[in-house]
Amino acid sequence: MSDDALEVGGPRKPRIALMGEFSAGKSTLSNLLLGARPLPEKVTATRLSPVWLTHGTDAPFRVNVDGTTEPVSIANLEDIPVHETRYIQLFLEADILEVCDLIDFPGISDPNMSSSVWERMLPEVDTVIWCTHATQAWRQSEAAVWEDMPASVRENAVLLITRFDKLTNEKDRGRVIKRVRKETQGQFGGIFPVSLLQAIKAGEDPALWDASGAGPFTEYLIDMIEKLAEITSRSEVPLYNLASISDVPAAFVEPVTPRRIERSPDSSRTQRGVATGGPVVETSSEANRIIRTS
Ligand SMILES: Nc1nc2c(ncn2[C@@H]2O[C@H](COP(=O)(O)OP(=O)(O)OP(=O)(O)O)[C@@H](O)[C@H]2O)c(=O)[nH]1
Ligand SMILES: [Mg+2]
Repeated sequence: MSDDALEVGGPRKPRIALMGEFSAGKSTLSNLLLGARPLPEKVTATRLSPVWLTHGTDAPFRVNVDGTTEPVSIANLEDIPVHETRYIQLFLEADILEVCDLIDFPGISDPNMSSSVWERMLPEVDTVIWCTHATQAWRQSEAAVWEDMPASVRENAVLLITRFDKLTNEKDRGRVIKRVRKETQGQFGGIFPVSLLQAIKAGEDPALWDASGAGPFTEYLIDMIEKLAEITSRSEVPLYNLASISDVPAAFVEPVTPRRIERSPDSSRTQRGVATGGPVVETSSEANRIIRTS
């Protein structure tokens, strides 16, 4: 676990796992969210251990299954033996990591990798962004893994229908969205079709950003992180380990004396973040700043 995570008294940041079949776009998504490209995006399955991304400047290391740690080099991540490594810890000064940790998972059904490589990381997570490949969206193997997820994880989870640019006509696009919605009804907090490549290429161009589908997804994500931050500030235990979010102890509400209220006319949401002791997450209008800068 990182030094950041062990900070005494600091509220724990939400931990969001990026999961899905191999080549669904998980690493492309983390690179989009980070505004940097520390992770390899590959046409073939990469066979990388889970990569835990935390805010900071510390040197990267790997945590082995026996609990020992050793330094690693970012340039050689793909040489790290997956079966002996529980996860790789990377530190980056990305804006998104100020409000959450991301854990990039390997693909769920790689025939050359035991599922224990990613299953043993599940107890570390609070929720999931699941990437499903538009041209073969929501396969049986994905549904089977998702069925076993506790409601505490599913409640806030996002389903991204990635590589949506690969569906070239409106009829196919509509059909895929309709089918996936029907088959996953009630199992995700939100479902968004997106082209991650177009979103990365959009840069600062708002029209291209909107056309990629990334806008509604990132706005949802910011709200979700804000909601989760309030919950994880009350629960050291990652939500995967709880059957339901209602198992998290209720918030201790400090009495607020008039002396402490220094409210500017339009700062109600920021004030709420401060009052609950969680990290201050700005409103969704700030989504683009957090997701796209750096
Ligand atoms: N056309 C298109 N290609 C994409 C999109 N997202 C990702 N890709 C490409 O798909 C390939 C696989 O993407 P990755 O991000 O490496 O996928 P992954 O899920 O991390 O794959 P593994 O880690 O191997 O399981 C890369 O060549 C990406 O450039 C997208 O939205 N559209
Ligand atoms: Mg990957």
